[in-house]
Amino acid sequence: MVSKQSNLCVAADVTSASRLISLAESAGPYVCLFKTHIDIVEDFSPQLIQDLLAAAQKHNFLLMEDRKFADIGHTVSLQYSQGIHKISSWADLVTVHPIPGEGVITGLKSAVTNLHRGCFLVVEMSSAGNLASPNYVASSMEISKKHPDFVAGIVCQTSGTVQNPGLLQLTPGVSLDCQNDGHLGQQYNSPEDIVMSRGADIAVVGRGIIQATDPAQAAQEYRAKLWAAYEKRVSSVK
Ligand code: UP6
Repeated sequence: MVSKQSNLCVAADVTSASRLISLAESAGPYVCLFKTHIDIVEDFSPQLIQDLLAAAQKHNFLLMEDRKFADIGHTVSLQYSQGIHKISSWADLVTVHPIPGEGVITGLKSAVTNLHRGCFLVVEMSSAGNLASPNYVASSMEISKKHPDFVAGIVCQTSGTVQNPGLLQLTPGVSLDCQNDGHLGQQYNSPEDIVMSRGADIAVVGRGIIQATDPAQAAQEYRAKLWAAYEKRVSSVK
């Protein structure tokens, strides 16, 4: 984040391998995190993973697979390391719903004993009508405390949810142009609001970048606005 002056995560929600790699090349220089939903890629192959890893190294970003694991420990350990995607072999970070309880984390950890891997716990969602109650959020944060060696951060919407300075706050629902996506339920805030009012350390931008006429230029614009807001917030704390 510091070396690239970027707290931008692009949500690369595209369905072809060539578009995914083209986004990694165009937005890659401006992001700290490149977030995938690998199961929406229609022409997935192991070569795509090699190309993604090469782009990650070239442009110095981490890969996050937004798998949102949400099953018993044994099942998530298989989903994480097996199947055609073999997520644990390439994704630096994954996302996890804490709904099953602590076993979801111990299950994931059991699949990656010798790799540098981590997860973000999804404790509050950006979508309208989501079911995260204050109790759910509090219990989820308790789970995060038990696994500091694997939980790198929290996906949430509200400033103050993350009290532990050792955890990063990742916040989706960011757009310069829209407030929502209609009946699909997504809710958006501006880059300034997401960082200054909602406490994001890293902000997730999907359609604002990938549907832009020039994704590289859009990524530059989001990066600049998000980083300026982050520097402002951090300097006001000192
Ligand atoms: N995402 C959310 N909200 C959450 C958690 N994750 O939108 O609470 C993810 C979505 C998508 C991205 O799965 O990949 O962040 C947001 O994309 P968008 O900017 O195009 O709405």
